[in-house]
Amino acid sequence: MWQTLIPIPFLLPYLFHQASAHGGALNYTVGDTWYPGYDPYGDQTMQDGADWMVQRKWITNDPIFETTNASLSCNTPGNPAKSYVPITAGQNITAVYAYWVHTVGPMIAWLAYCANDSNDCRTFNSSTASWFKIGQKGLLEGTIEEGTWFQKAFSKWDGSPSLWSETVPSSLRPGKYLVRHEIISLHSANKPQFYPECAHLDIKGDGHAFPSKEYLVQIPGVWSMDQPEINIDIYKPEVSKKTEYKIPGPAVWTGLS
Ligand SMILES: [Cu+2]
Repeated sequence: MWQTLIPIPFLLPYLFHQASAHGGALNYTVGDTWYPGYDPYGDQTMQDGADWMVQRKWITNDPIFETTNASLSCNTPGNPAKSYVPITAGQNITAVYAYWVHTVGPMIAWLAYCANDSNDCRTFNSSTASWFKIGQKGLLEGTIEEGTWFQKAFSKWDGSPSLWSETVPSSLRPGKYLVRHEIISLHSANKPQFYPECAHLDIKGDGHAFPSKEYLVQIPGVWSMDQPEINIDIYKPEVSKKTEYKIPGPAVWTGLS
């Protein structure tokens, strides 16, 4: 019965890869237009170097555990895509997850200007990127252990796609940018799990703003096991009942400063 309710592109990874039931951003939308990303369990030869590909290559939806892991920037192996999602500053970029199974922890959307000579993300090394936050979602209500996080709320538990939208600040200077969607899952005590995926954006607009350096971080680099919000045991009494969780890292850049 439920099979008939789920579009085939979402159904396949769900059926074939339930054993590694983590997840990740598989597609993007801007307005009504869909942009397929890299299917980590699809045919790589059909996807590698494809003219339509907007997402950097990733080949497993397993979590990254180490805050210093080079794959933290754009997953493994993170090879550049050939194409870009066209978007105008002020529009929403929506990441589409085929399914999402974890419930606790923050989600952060990042941008980085492809800062090579030609402003070309296709030749840009994400390990040299300066990232800034454009949006983040955390604990919506209740307690850290049992409350409702966006990570839980956005997931459609019936298998239909889960959507996460953030706005590209309208005043942002146009150009080619990486977008990075990161889910941090905190259900294992003192063992954070990181799920990042990157795509290429071609941002249009007439803005001139760019975040100043207090908003910019390196990834890896921004997270560390010295951060209590990252190296956290959500089951410890003094943590589990808290009703606030401060998402670590720099402030979100809204384009106003
Ligand atoms: Cu998982």
